Amino acid sequence: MGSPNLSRISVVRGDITEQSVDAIVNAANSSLLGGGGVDGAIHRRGGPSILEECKKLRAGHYGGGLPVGAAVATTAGRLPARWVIHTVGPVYSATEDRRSLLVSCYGESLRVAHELGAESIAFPAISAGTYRWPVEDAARVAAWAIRSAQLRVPEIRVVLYNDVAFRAFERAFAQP
Ligand code: AR6
Repeated sequence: MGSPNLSRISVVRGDITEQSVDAIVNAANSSLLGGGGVDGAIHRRGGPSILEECKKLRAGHYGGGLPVGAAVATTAGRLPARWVIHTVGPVYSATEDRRSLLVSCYGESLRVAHELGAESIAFPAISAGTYRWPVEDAARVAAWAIRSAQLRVPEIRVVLYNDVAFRAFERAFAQP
């Protein structure tokens, strides 16, 4: 565990809230108090215990919100997972290179999952929705970030919601 060469990485089309894995990654925002897209789906399907734990985080260590590029775990409530790992992607900017923050989302989520002892993790296309990151580039960054992460877990699944994103991620992860 933890060795980059021992992870099995797969790219699938589907709904991240239906993945049976130890950890589901949420494309959250700094407030940790919910939103649309993946975030909305996770809170809706996982139930109120996730928000309760997020509020406790905000009342404690993350009083100022979860920084962009950071990750933190809560219960997964009623989701078929043990943990939700919340991470905050950068909003895409055409004038500022924010790739390192997006790389950090994947790396920090994997670090948190590794520390929890997770054996499997599911990622969405972080920042590629509301935060407007062009999907081809989001896919390239995700592939690079996951492959170069220092700490990993044995099974890594990237879950794409629509065909365009699925094809972009398939292409990016097929590159050697
Ligand atoms: N399963 C898998 N992928 C999904 C699902 C789902 N159920 N629903 C949407 N996607 P987004 P962001 C895809 O907007 O860009 C929220 O309001 C979607 O098609 O969820 O990081 C937060 O609270 C897209 O490809 O995340 C933040 O404010 C990808 O997931 C903000 O949006 C990411 O889209 C975060 O924006």
